[in-house]
Amino acid sequence: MNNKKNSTQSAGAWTRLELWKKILIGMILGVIAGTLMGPDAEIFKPLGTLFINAIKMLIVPLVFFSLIVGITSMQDTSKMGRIGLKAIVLYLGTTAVAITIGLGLATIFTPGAGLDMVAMTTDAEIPNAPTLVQTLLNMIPKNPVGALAAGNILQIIVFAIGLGVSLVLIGEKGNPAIKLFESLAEAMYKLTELVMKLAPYGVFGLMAWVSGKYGADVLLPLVKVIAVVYLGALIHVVIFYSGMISILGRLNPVRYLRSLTNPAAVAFTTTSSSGTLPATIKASREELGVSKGVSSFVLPLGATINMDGTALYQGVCALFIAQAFGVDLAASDYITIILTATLASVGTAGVPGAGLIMLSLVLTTVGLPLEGLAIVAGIDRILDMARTTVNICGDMMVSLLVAKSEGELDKDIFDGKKKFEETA
Ligand code: DAS
Repeated sequence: MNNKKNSTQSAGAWTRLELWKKILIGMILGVIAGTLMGPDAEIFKPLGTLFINAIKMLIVPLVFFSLIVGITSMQDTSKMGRIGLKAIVLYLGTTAVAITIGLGLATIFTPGAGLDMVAMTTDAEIPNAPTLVQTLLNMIPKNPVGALAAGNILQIIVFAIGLGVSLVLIGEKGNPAIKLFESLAEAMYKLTELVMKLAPYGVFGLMAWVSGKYGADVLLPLVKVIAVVYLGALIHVVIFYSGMISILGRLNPVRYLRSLTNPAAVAFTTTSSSGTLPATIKASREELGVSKGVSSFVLPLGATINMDGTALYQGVCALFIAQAFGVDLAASDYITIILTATLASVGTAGVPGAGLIMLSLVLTTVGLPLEGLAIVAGIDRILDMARTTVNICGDMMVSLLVAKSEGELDKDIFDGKKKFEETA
């Protein structure tokens, strides 16, 4: 009786464990199994294939529905007019810079160099790289249904944005469809959650196969990936955001950096932009002097569509995987990655682990093997801490610039000359 009780207790402990801890355990056990069994660990490979195929199953519907919901959720942007437009332009612009920084750093530090891994699925053919003009022209789907069926991500993104904007423009008549897409997106988030329950086993299978084939030192480059992502996060916040505040806002960036302490601590520990919103709004209003009107609109919008940290992480990991699998990316591939990550960030949810799923999107657009996804999945929580922190720092930076440009910034609060008081 006792053993039965113990086994249910241990099963209970395992089920209660947070997913990222299970994935980390799966990764460590996989490396141990691979190191002990060597090439024989290949028997675990099907677990990895199962997980990767399940992720592939999610990408098209998840991106399509979440993007449409992301666009239609900005309905009140049209009402907010100028403020909404300024916020969206700044959000997308800073995201493009973030992914460029990620790609640049990964090019300099080459975290995946020398791994020369082989993709286990053969469908990772790299399409011959189109030119820049072709890449931009290819973004428009001649046949949206064909794009969905073929999983042409950039074309799906363009069609989803077009459909989302059109649903907003037709007003009331669009509402039934918007409601439908909202419930379909909700269903896809739930399905993603269910698929991610396979992650610990998929990561175990893949890491057992990979470390059996390449040895445990396959983990070393992951340390480099973490270092490059954290370096990029620091550069993006301390240099790029401070520069934006000094040059565009003509404000003292030190005041901004100081105001990040609490929201950054919450974001770093919770890895959820949405969960950090109360702390972000509080810091924006009470320490930066951003008005209630701007903070209560720009920050929730940012938590939904602004993912600079996630984009930077996608740039680093896409290049890490390309280097690890010996894939040479052409200039147009870099453009495709920047476009995909920037546009897809609109559809990435501000919840733990969302960026990992969206990374599969970026990898698919440039034909990189999804096996790389399961390799970085093991360290996803550590990377998510950094990327979520950058995400909310970007939200606060934009709210500050928009408030300043709209005359909705209490300069005395910003300069620390006056304490914040809640007005009615
Ligand atoms: N954790 C997500 C967020 O809350 C970011 C990510 O997963 O990339 O912003």
